[in-house]
Amino acid sequence: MTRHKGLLDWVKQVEELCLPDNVHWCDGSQEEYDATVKMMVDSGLATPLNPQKRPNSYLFFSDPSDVARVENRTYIASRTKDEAGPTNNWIDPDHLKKTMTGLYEGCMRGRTLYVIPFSMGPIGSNIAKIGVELTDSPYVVANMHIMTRVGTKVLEVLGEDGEFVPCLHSVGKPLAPGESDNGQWPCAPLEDKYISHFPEERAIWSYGSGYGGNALLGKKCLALRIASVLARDEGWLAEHMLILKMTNPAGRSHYIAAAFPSACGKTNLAMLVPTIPDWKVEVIGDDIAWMKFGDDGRLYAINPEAGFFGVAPGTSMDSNPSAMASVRKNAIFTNVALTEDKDVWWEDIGYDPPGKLIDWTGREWVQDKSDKSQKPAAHPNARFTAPASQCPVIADEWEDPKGVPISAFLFGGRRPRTIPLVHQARDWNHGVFMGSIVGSEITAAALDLEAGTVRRDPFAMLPFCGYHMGDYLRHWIELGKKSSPDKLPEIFVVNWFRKTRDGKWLWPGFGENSRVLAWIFERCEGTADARETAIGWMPTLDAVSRPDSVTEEDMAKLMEVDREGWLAEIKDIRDNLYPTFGDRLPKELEDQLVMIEERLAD
Ligand code: SAT
Ligand code: MN
Repeated sequence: MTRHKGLLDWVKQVEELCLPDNVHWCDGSQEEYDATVKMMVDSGLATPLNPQKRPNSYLFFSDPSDVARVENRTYIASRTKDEAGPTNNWIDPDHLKKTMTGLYEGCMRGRTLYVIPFSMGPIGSNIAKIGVELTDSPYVVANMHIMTRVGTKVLEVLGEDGEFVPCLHSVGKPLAPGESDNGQWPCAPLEDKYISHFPEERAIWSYGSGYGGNALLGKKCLALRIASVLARDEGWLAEHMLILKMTNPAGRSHYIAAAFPSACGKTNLAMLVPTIPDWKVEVIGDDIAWMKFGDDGRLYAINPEAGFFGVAPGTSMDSNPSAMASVRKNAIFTNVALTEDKDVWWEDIGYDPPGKLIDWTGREWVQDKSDKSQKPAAHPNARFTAPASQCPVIADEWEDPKGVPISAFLFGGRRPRTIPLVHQARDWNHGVFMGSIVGSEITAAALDLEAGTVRRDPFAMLPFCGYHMGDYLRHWIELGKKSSPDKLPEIFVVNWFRKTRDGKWLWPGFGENSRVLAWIFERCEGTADARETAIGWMPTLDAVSRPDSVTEEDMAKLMEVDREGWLAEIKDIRDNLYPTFGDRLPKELEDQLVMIEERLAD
């Protein structure tokens, strides 16, 4: 076990508060994984999939009230509301602890308390961090086994007095003597769910949800919300970014980190299959990047995770063959549909459902293409959990403890107009400006807003920054002063989502995005042709190779500077986005607005 007194004391305290029937210290072994899953199969919570089709894989259906992160129940409980900033939910930490302590009292009755020591990042890497999750959910244990590095070797690194982030989790459903879950997903009602972060003491308390980022506390809670605070204080970056490795036909490689708001195909980009001959893309991570400066002044990134927790619907052999290969065995599926021969199916998997299904709510489901109102068989946020090591395009160095040197940052969003296919920042501060205005256009119908409204999500971090977003932007500006411009990553904006007036895609996306990545790669090498424009550097017309499916005219459209659109963009940022950050908005970013405006006027 461990001789770490702080850890032992904390486990004892939680035991006395939550009153579990048993305590189990996780060793991270395959035997432990198998036994945990078997228990859930025996209790009816997990369905084993057909071992011929999907060896060692399991399906779970969650409670219909517990299917995604709950942002309105997610709190940053810093000492003052101002520290959390205008974009986070805040509750006074003492008040919140009192409420939650009340909920935790006796909440693990009838259950086992699992102690999960885990490392975010390769064990022992100087960029990695250790957490310990205490949970009453065996589903969390199994998922943490895949998503993080769990067990005895972590305790060894922790030693007798090492630092760890305490992560307390309960599904919030105590059992009476003799009572069982009867195969039902345990959780608490929405009003009792709390996903709470205490940034000053670097602690996480989660209650009432068993799903995804609410419950697998290493992911968004530790690796982003708490880590962003550590990163601010210690001078590094904890970002909601994928990391990919690109290799050109001559065998030279660059590493690129990229941030997109949700539903922009981040996992697909991380595992992209290039359409341009002899180029190669490999993945280091699909969701989170932690980056520190190396002695050479470059930023080195690790993927703090060990698995993929990806959205299943929409994943197919067309959109992402590498993700499909990653989930062929040893995978956990949550809220996808079950076929008669005990395999999984989801919407847009690339083929029709083979006969009758059991949908994610546990009911029989037969596809009826004539019924436009038919509910999907898989929940739209249904997930797969799969070991990253099973990905056929995982880069050899994905677990290198020193990380990989980042050559470029990419930002993007779903922007049907205004934002060109690709442009490059003039300098670091201009790049930070680009990250600060990231967003996706929302459909008017969905939110009763004017068509064309852009929902901004600076750096795709709005739900994941553990402190004031104005200070976060300041941190990015300051970081740019810590190295020389030639050592810092180049910064780009990409937009795969341009549409014509009548709603047709201008750009095919997916593998064809490699053409844009190739230009970015060559900009990092210093070999690509570029022209200076009012909004930054852009490819000369022939510098990005044109897919057969795109006309010359459309290509020109994709690459033009839409002056009117940009003026409207600047007005929207100035009127609606930047005032959110009040006096914590870095002056450097306001200056960027003025500079772009001036250049557009020339
Ligand atoms: O549920 S997670 O937070 O892990 C994934 C997501 O919602 O972005
Ligand atoms: Mn994410």
